[in-house]
Amino acid sequence: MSGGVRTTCPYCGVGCGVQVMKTQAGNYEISGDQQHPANLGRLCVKGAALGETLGLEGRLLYPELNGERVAWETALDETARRLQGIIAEFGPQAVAFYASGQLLTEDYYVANKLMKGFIGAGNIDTNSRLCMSSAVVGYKRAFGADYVPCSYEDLEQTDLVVLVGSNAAWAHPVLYQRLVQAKQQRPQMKVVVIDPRRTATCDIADLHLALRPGSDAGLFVGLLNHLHNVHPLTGDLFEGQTAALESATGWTPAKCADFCQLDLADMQTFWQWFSEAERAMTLYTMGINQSSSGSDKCNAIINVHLASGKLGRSGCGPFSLTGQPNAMGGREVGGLANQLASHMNFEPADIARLGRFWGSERIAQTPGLMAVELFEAIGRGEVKAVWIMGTNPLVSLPDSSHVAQALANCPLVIVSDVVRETDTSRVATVRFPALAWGEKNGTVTNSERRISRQRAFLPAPGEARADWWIVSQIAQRLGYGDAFGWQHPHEIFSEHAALSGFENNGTRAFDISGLANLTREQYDALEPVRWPVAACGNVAFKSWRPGGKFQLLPVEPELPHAVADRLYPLILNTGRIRDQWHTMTRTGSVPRLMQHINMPFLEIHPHDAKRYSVTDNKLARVISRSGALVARVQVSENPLPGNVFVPMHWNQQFARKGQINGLVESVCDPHSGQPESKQTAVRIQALQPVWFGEIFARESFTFAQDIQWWRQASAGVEHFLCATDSSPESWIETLTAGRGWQLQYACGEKDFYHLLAWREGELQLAFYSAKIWPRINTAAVVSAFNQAPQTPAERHRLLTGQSPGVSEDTGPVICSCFGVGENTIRGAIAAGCQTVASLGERLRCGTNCGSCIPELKALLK
Ligand SMILES: Nc1nc2c(c(=O)[nH]1)N[C@H]1C(S)=C(S)[C@@H](COP(=O)(O)OP(=O)(O)OC[C@H]3O[C@@H](n4cnc5c(=O)[nH]c(N)nc54)[C@H](O)[C@@H]3O)O[C@H]1N2
Ligand SMILES: Nc1nc2c(c(=O)[nH]1)N[C@H]1C(S)=C(S)[C@@H](COP(=O)(O)OP(=O)(O)OC[C@H]3O[C@@H](n4cnc5c(=O)[nH]c(N)nc54)[C@H](O)[C@@H]3O)O[C@H]1N2
Ligand code: SF4
Ligand SMILES: [Mo]
Repeated sequence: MSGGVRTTCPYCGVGCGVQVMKTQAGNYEISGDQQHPANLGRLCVKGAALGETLGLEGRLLYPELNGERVAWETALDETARRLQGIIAEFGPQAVAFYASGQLLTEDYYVANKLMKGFIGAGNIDTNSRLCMSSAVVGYKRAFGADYVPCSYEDLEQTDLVVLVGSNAAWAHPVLYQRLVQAKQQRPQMKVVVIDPRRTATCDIADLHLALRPGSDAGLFVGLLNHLHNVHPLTGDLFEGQTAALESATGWTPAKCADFCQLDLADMQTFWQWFSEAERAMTLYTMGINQSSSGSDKCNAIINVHLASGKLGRSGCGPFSLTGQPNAMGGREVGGLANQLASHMNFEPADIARLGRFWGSERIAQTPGLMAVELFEAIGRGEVKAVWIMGTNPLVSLPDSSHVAQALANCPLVIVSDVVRETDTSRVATVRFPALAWGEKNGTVTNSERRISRQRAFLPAPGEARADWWIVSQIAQRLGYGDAFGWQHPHEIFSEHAALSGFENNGTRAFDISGLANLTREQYDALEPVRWPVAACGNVAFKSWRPGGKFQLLPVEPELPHAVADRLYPLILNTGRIRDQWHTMTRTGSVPRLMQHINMPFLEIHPHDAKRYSVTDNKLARVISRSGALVARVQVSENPLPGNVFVPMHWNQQFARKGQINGLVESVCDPHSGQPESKQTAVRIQALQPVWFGEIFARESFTFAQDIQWWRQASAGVEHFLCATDSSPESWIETLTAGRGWQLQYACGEKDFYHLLAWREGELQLAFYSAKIWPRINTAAVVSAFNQAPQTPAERHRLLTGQSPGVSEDTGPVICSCFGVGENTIRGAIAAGCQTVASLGERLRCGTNCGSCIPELKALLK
């Protein structure tokens, strides 16, 4: 691997190119690929930490049946036999696949082909249902095709960027940095952020509209009306034009300001900027899509671009940013239950066409069940077998306690994952070990329709296999061997590319037939390329709607299903933090990525904190009609009064009670089936645990029932924060009893309790608790497990939670790239640093990926 391997980041939809170099010591050095057009060499902290996720600890390396390791043959034969039995007895509709935007296109293509082409049911859906499905409906209704009409370069050519429901600074960091740079180069370019919460993304905003949660459609329907008033739309340009304009008429500025609870002047400033800008782009993500009327919101956004001609030119367009690395690839292969492969639909001509191409008479005739419906059908016993690939629905689907019940009663749950223990894999009948990033080989498509290669640079560990291989093996055992006989992903890609051009003739937007005849070498060397890449010339961006006209869709703005009332007076908003990825299976064990935020927090406005008697840094219980969680209170003016925010990431592997979707109800958009994950009515309750603690142990152990715990990422030791009402002394004593350990205590007048346990001079356990969060020098304690302190004085320091020779507590890490803590930064500010640049010069913070710059600015203030 001398010159290194160029591959693609497996996290967000920005789709950054990554360069991997093997060092002499045998480690892998990760850097941004300078030649990749998506990132031009930049990486965010998650991408930069990829080298720290390559270890095999926690990996699922062998197939398992009912929790026991079995040979591949056994696992495959038995799974196929059971699937066959269920299909024979109950029909193909009794089985389903639940796939993921984190599969490679080749994996995804094969899974879709097996379900919709050969098993013959529509029942393959994906976690993109929770993510992009409203955006897909929006584009299809407007353009007749799921076509994203923008590229990243447009950001460098536009006059106005509107970010709606997007915290790009944390969720699409490299794209955000590109925007920051574009604004530095052309300060006249304006940025508007529309989000009920103040976020890091607001850092570069010329205007932040903190609108009432869920009211975005009102803002954009009002803007349509405004545009029409300023420059009346004449002529018959669009399908639905009259109806859409008529329905917008009533949305006067006063009505919109009231609906969105916005300052009238601020709102009109935005409208004026939009109507006057020569070029404008609207970037939208989960604050729009994850809504019971998300599809309509997408069309309300597309409408204003159509009506103002800000579309189909550089620097213009409604740009739905994809979340996952291959959300777009999933849309291409037909991973959603209500579409067929290669942008085909459940229409007789498309069904027949697919049948001809695949040589199958069993093509699904009707759409399958969408994610939330699918798990409801499992719960009712109608779907009796589900194969979950590359997603963790027990954490990510709303109403997770019902999802858990459904899976617990499902006769056959197959899970393909890279990690052995996830909330979902715990209930699996069959576990298939999949290849992870660095091992797998294929393609992904990013937000701007750019196809890039993920290349392998590591051997397959244990008996892990590619997802496409596992599905093909089952297909062969179900009797479809001829259609699933590939030996290499290159062959699958070729078939997928050929299908996209099959009887297309410009009728389907997705056409990469120009790549259908790549040789294996050309496929391996494929440079990032945006689709379409048609064999006989690309068709220009046009409407794929019958009649050839784009559609202006009449939108009637609606508010969220959740309403705050006396019992549940607050609205819970959920979303991402900078350094974690979803259910934390890949980022949760990387120390560097846990340093920024190490436990779930409840962001709450000071008025509400006072009103509900919760205190900063203490704990609170958040309760909805469906469930509850415990989080650390973070009082801040970021959320609006009446609203709170909790991150989505924590789950049963990382906390006793931190799972967000235990609280979120399954209310879905009627067109897209996408759940409303952003608004849930809740109440909060202060928790007054008497003891806060931190525990480090050489070996795993179990917590007593009444202790709340949060797993920390520390190399080589089990490390937790914990809190409890009852004294932890008795629990700790049970834990150490009969072990023959040498115990060393320090207790204060009932206000602190520390304990170290030793065996033959080796540290076994370190426990610190106090009436407030103990301030422990974590690095010092962790290193004591490797190298025990020698002198009594050193041991005593360790008992206090500090250690000699290790620098003093630098505070919570703000800059994860260079590990710079808050205390260090405050120190530098006190010593005279007055700008982000001078902090960067002195401490390096903020000089790599730049994601912490908003926080540096906040500290400077
Ligand atoms: N660090 C990190 N990055 C990620 C991911 C990750 O797990 N971690 N996941 C990736 C994936 S799959 C996705 S889908 C993307 C998601 O990317 P984003 O959508 O940017 O992320 P979220 O934090 O889910 O939500 C964005 C914002 O929507 C706001 N919001 C809530 N309700 C409303 C509303 O009614 N109106 C408006 N206008 N805004 C609202 C929230 O306050 C939040 O700031 O991130 C991708 N990138
Ligand atoms: N409340 C709330 N809920 C949400 C959201 C929210 O904002 N709020 N956001 C939603 C959104 S946008 C999304 S995208 C979902 C994400 O939710 P999930 O898809 O459930 O989250 P991940 O943790 O990404 O799950 C991916 C799983 O695949 C495994 N995996 C990784 N690589 C591979 C591979 O190559 N092959 C296989 N077979 N497995 C692999 C990982 O170990 C992990 O278990 O969450 C949704 N849920
Ligand atoms: S911005 Fe997204 S794709 Fe790029 S390095 Fe970060 S997580 Fe990876
Ligand atoms: Mo997503």
